[in-house]
Amino acid sequence: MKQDLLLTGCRLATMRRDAGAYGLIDDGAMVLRGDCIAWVGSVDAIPPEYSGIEVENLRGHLVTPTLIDCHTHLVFGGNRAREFEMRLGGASYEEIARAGGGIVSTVKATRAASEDELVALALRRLDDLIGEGVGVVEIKSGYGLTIEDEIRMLRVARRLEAIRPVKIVTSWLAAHAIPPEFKDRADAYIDEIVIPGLKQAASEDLVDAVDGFCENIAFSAAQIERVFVTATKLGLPVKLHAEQLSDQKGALLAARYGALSADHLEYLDEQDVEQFSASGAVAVLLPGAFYTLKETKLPPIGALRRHGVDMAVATDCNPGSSPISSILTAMNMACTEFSMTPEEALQGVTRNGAKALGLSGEYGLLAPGFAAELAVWNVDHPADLSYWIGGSPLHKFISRKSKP
Ligand code: DI6
Ligand code: FE
Repeated sequence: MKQDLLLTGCRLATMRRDAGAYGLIDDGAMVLRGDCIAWVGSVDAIPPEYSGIEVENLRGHLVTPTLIDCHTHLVFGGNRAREFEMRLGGASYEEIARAGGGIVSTVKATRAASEDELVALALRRLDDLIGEGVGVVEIKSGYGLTIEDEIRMLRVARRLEAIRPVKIVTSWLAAHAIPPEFKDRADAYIDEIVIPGLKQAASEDLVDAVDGFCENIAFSAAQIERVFVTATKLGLPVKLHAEQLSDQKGALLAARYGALSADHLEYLDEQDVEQFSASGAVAVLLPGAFYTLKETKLPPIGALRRHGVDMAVATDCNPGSSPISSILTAMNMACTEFSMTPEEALQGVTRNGAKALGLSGEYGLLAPGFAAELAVWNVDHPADLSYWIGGSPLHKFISRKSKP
């Protein structure tokens, strides 16, 4: 058991809802006990019971909860720089996908890579995120598309947690694309690979949630629903890539299954937001994909706000639609492209990112009982984290997890 530690001399962005903008405490102090936060408050209100414990003065630095990237495709082989050139030459993402490029080209490279190679490639991107204060990362399968290759991706994801001081949360995304061997047989792919593979991966404790790509270049709402039925039977939460390129009513399907989140949502109809909001699912916004695909249709941010939907922000780090391994850049884009406020962007990678992963109560706030996983920053104000592009303002992590 670690020694209790009293942090002083810090400005705290607690991200508590009930505590004003960013839940800021200017002359803050915090007590860490074991691997949890025991007390948070102002330096002149430290309870006497904590006198005498070890003190670390943070000399004016800003402290936030460790950041959360709640939607990534971090594990993959190869790269798609050539497709980037094609898109700049006028080809659309859908055209490239239909011509056998896109996700399927990353599938080839991922299948060809060894597990150790996939770990090494993913580590580079993971280290980029860690260098920007990220301590919780969601990682999806979806570039294997056979039972063995999908399981291998999730095994790689779990291995990353053992070699870096981060929490990894996995999602089964076998319903990401139709592999060439199942061309025009999407239903057979769901029956023969997605569903049995999910059962097997779950039995090996490799799956924390179940995802899908509901889109006319991928799977219909009816096909995704069959995967969700299996997920529900297995007691696993669901989430969905919904309304990224067209309105398939995926967000409403996700809502009916009590999803943790629906992600992308550019084509979500404003009329559907009220029904979506009633489910309590998080809207995960992915401005990196919006930017990369030069999308012009904005997610219905105003309606999401009006209906009180919690909005998260994530990188969607992937080789095709969002080649971005920078959570701070995603926050900046959320502000500039989606007109989110810097406070909403920071909520999106703390409190609401945690909710999107089913980790509310553990991560995303500086509050008693939450994980003592902190990012300490070389900035004065939390808005700075969304403002600047390039260079990492991370001063250091304070992590109380046992080191791998
Ligand atoms: N939507 C996306 O933006 C990513 N997956 C998805 O379902 C794209 C993945 C890729 O292009 O490799
Ligand atoms: Fe994605």
